[in-house]
Order: sequence, then structure tokens, then C-alpha cells
Amino acid sequence: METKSVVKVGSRKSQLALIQTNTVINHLKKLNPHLTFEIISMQTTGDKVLDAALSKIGEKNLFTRELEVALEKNEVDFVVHSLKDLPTVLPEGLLIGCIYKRDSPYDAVVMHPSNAGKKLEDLPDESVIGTSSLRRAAQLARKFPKFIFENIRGNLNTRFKKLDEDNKYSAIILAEAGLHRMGWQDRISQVLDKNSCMYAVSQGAMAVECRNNDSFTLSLLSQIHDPETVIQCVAERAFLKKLEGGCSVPVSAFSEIKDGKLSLTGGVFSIDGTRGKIETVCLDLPESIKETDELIISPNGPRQFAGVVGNREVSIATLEVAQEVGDQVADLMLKSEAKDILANAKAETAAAIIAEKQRKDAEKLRNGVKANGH
Ligand code: DPM
Repeated sequence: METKSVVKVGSRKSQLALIQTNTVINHLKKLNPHLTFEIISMQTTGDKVLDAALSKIGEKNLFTRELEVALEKNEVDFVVHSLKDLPTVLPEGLLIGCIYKRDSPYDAVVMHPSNAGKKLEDLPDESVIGTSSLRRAAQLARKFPKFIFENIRGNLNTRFKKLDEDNKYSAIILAEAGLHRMGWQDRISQVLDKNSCMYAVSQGAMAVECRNNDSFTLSLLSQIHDPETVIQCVAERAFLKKLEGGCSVPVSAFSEIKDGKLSLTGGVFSIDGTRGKIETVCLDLPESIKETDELIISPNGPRQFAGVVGNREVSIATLEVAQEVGDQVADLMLKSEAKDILANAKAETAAAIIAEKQRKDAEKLRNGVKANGH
């Protein structure tokens, strides 16, 4: 196996991305003091296109593509992502070498300063709630039909500025994990439980992507692969993968490991939140989640479960169950009215993508005309 003394790490340039990258690097440094880590940061399409909702941009790997190209070209050895931003199907030759111990998977409400101390239920009718997540808007519209949901984009710093200074939004909804990582936990007014808003698949977990033939990096990352997080995220990702969802449709999840069982609840909603379907599957996990004899290495590189590898701590048998739980929830959905809800949501999103493209083209044309002095 090739060894290295310098490990090159790709990251997005946003403050949150760099905080996440440094968390992973600092943990690895502690375990491997002889290694040096060098961060190579870059912008992704998701960072550049700030005026449209993610779901309207129409690409699955918005926040990851440029970094994956750097991996493919050997310019970096691994890349730290928010797992929820990683598509369920990764480019050939790349995989998730580890998933770091999950932070809070829940969504949190951040109020406009004039509503400090309030909860969503205290806000008046027609309050504007800022979110560009279809999943959050759909679920909250079910619970609070009196609110108006509006897009808010930009990195977390920009959103806070918009909330506090524009006086347009009464509150915005963000992942609790991101708020904690940025040190903004004091602004959280309320954390949403599974009855008001189930989280996104893999929310709160960070994943590290690397090349499937890079055994040095794979064994390095294996040290910080968190067994419980891996099992839950594989189940959640298998569910999303089978539904062929992404950030383009309102799909949500809730998973738990208790008394040797893994349970996953999945939710599928219409964009306006008027329709929804929730299904749960619970299966026994194998006696021990540890691999007893063989490591999960097949002739074609490590075996993957929704893009994730196992290690000595998480056996193939365990990941097979996790994948089965996700598949079964998806199968129940596809046999129910959720199939129709999903198809409609996908069609609506596809239409919104076309409308967004037309808006952009018209804008370009107008700007072009201006530039020509007409
Ligand atoms: C994805 C969504 C959002 C991000 C859609 C969703 C939120 C989009 C928005 C797939 N990625 O959750 O339904 O509100 O406009 C993102 C955040 C984090 C990772 C920020 C956030 C931090 C938390 C984590 C953006 N990706 O959700 O508030 O590591 O899970």
C-alpha cells in the first residue's frame, strides 16, 4: 500500500464547509500526528448560483461536482461534504470512505429579532417563512397552512443578514447542525421534531469522499467511520436512492437504532404539502455490528451500500440489513399513493427548472441589450 506524509483535502470555500473540513482533519491529525494535511479550497456551482432555489437549478451534484473532478484528477485525496448534499449515486471510481459521527439531524427555527423568544405557532397568519427547501416548506405547510413560504438562498452568513435586515421574513428554517457548527446556537428559537418536520436524508452527518482504489486514504478514513451513523445513513440513502429523489422533491426521513433494531420512517409530500405519505420499517440488526472475519473488499474495490463502504466495525451483514430497511420503505411508498405524489412533485420541479432557465435567458438578453447601448 502506498503511504503518504502529505494528504491533500478538497473543500468548498464557504465558512461552514471549511469548519467541517477542519473538524475531520483535526480528528485525523490527532490519530495520525505524523501526517500533514493541506486544504485546497474551491467554489462549486451551488456556491455561484445564489439567486435560484436549489431545486430549480436542476442538477444533482451542485455542491460536489467541481470537487469530484479534483479527486478524479488526483489533485486532492479526499473531500469533506455534508452527506445530505451528496447524490445517492456517485461518479464511477469514487465512494464515501467514511461518515463522521452525526450531529443533530433536526431542523431549527431562527426568528427575526423582533420575534425573539417566540415559536412558530405564536406567529400571526400570513407570516413569511424563509426556506428554499421543498421538504421543509411542504411539511410545515401541512402543519401551518396560515404561513407563506418564500425562497431564501445564499450561504448561512447571507441568510442571517437577509433575515435580520430585510424585514421580509418572520423566521427562517435551517439545519440545527449547521447552526451549531457556525457557533450560532443562541439564535435557535425552536428545534422541529419529527411530528412537525422530518429531516432530510443524512442531515447532520458529514461524509468524506475519496477514490475507490486509494487504499491509503480508505484505511485512514476508516478510523473515523462512525458505526451507528453509517447504519442509519445507509438506510436513509437506500430509501432516497430507490425513490430517485434528491433535493428536487420533498422527501424526508427519521431513523433510530434501539434494542438491536434499526427503524426508518420515510415521508413523501406534494410540493404544496396538501398530500403526504409516511411509512416505517423496522428490522433486527445482526447480533454484532462488528465484522468477525473478512473485510469488505471485493475484487472491484470495497463493496458499497448507497455509495458507502463498511469497515471492521460495520459488517457487510449489518449494511445489508440497513440497505434492506431503506429499500422496504421505498417499496411501500411505490406501492401506495406516494408514487403519484412523487411523480407530480418531480413534474412540478421539472417545470420550475424550465421556467427558471427561461427567466435566466430573458435576463441575459435584457442585459445584453443594455450592454450594446440600446
Ligand atoms: C440540501 C437541502 C438544503 C441543503 C434541502 C433540504 C437546504 C436548502 C435550503 C439537500 N442541502 O434540506 O431539504 O434551505 O435552501 C445544506 C445545509 C447543510 C448541509 C444547510 C441547511 C448543513 C447541515 C448538514 C443545504 N447542506 O440545511 O440549513 O450538514 O446536514
